Amino acid sequence: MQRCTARITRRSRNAVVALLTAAVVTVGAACTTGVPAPGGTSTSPGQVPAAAPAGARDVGVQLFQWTWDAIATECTDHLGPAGYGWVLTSPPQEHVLGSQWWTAYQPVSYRIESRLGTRAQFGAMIAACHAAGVDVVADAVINHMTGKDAPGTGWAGSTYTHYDYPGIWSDAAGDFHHCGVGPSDDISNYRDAYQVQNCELSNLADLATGTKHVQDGLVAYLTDLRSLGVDGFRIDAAKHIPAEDLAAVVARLPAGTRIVSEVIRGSGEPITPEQYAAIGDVLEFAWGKDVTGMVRGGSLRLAAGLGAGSTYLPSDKAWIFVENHDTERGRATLGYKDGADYVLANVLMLATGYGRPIVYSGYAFSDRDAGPVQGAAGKVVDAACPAAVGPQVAYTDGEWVCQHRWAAIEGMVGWRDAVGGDLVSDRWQHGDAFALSRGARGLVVLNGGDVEVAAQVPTTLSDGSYCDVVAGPAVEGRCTGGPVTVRGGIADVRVAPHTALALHVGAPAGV
Ligand code: LM2
Ligand code: CA
Repeated sequence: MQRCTARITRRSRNAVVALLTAAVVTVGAACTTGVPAPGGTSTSPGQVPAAAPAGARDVGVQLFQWTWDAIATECTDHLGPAGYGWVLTSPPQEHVLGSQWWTAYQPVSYRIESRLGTRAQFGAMIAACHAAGVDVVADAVINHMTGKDAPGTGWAGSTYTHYDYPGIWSDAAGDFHHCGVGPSDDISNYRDAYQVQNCELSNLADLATGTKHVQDGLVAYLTDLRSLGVDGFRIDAAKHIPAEDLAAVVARLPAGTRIVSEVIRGSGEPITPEQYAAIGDVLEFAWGKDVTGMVRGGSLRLAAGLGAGSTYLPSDKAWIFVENHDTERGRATLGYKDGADYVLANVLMLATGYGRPIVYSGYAFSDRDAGPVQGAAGKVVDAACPAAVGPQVAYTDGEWVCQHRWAAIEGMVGWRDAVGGDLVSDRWQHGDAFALSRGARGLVVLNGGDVEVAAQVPTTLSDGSYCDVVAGPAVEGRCTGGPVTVRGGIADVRVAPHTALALHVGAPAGV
């Protein structure tokens, strides 16, 4: 395969940008190329694994801190129609009191009563989502209980002390780890596997997950959620639960329970995501982190082959995301505050054949601890998306950002559902612009560069006129973005700096 552009260094890229300021780069179709993978080797099309087949609806969305009532409405009105396959909820169990978002990560009991809603509301949400074709995955906090040194009362009225949860867990029954490291029993060294799994994460009382009593209780909690219709679980802090303990719990859950373990990949750490792959799927944190580095480093095109290398989880085990509620607060990954570049990363995530994507949707904040807007009694106010959403909107603190409804992101969910499992069949690149083309069903062109690209991009899409679903939805054959013409295997495109364009067979322009 011919390569038309040498690997561009930061300096030469800037020189090109300077030369072409305000100019339009025009590139011919001869530029078909294998895009270098992160390691620098060329990736041949066959190396990128297939995504789910067309119509499989494999895109998830994390509706962070959305109430059960609001999720129910969203499933019916938007998630189902847009083609989302599943929604990840915040933890549903009773939690400590406080206005911060992270109270949800300090369980007091396993009653399904929280400031996000009641057990009845939770069940009604699942029914509404299922009716809309959307599965429900709940965040399961099962590594620990509270991090409170003082006794307290939880959201639903259950009393507790740090190591005593009446009727559930107690020190007397041997339900907690006390690792004996340092004065506080806190994890201090992530290179020590024993500490990571037996000491406390931020003072959070660490469950002795190897005991039969604790496993029985956790199985009962998760089975109860399954009985309400939940389809699967994100296992919070899975890295801190020995893989064999988690495997023992999961083995006792009803058949078909979907599991995705949260195991943050850390360099030099002995506990790895791969150790949890036999239990179910695993969140691949490296994907979003690497994309972020490439975008911030001005080399988006290097991200085209992400996942094809051997340093990530196998594609069929990996769930990928640009950001989640933790990384957006640490600014470790791109987030809504990054505007156009954040959209580009999401477009790439939804186009790639590696793993299964999770779109993130939260609320605006400047204080990392700030919880969602709450009513007088502390109940979270139902989310409502602003009339206009998107990267250009200046969100005020507390306002729902509704990334999952941004035109480009929602358009790409539809693109993925239409294109499905077709292998990436040919690729094109120029400078920091590149294409991912999937068989005869869809084409995406991303321009990470600072100049507009006008180009003839090879594609196996049939001749015709297509809507650009990144720019806006196609409404009954009428484009709000585009149209873009394909003739004789060539798509004639113009892509502004830091934007993308996507065409697919399901969104033809009207005749
Ligand atoms: C996770 N995954 O492994 C969650 O994704 C992450 O959001 C959780 O941390 C963490 N693990 C525990 O479930 C969050 C938040 C922390 C917060 C904890 C517990 O990022 O800041 O810790 O939840 O609510 C807070 C305080 C911390 C304090 C701790 C215990 O920030 O200073 O530690 O509570 O009181 C003394
Ligand atoms: Ca633990």
